[in-house]
Amino acid sequence: MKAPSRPTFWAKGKRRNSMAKLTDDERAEALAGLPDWRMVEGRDAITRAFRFPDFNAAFGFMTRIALMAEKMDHHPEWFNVYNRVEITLATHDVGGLSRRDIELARFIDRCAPKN
Ligand code: HBI
Repeated sequence: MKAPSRPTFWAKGKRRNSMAKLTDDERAEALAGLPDWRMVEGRDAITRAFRFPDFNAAFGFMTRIALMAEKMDHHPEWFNVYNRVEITLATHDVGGLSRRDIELARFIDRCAPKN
């Protein structure tokens, strides 16, 4: 049985493959809208670090992201110690950045504390 096609989170009216690796132009355009993120040295991946008042706030942030990651079927690589969270995004299935990473990064930015 053919798997249901995945929802696209950004392409209004057009069906675009959310798992396709970004082209150089798409990557540049996407990163221009994610100024708090940076490329990981030696990887086609993006990363951002966060600091919270305490562990409770940090883990609450991680919980929101975990629920969205499950909904999107797209999961972060992350590290947490006490009030610090470091998140790296890449699409393992294509070995680099896809539109899913950009969509999840935008969601994470919306959940992040406004310093
Ligand atoms: N998360 N970051 C990331 N990259 C993937 O390729 C990926 C995922 N979560 C689930 C997922 N792929 C599934 O579609 C299976 O391919 C594991």
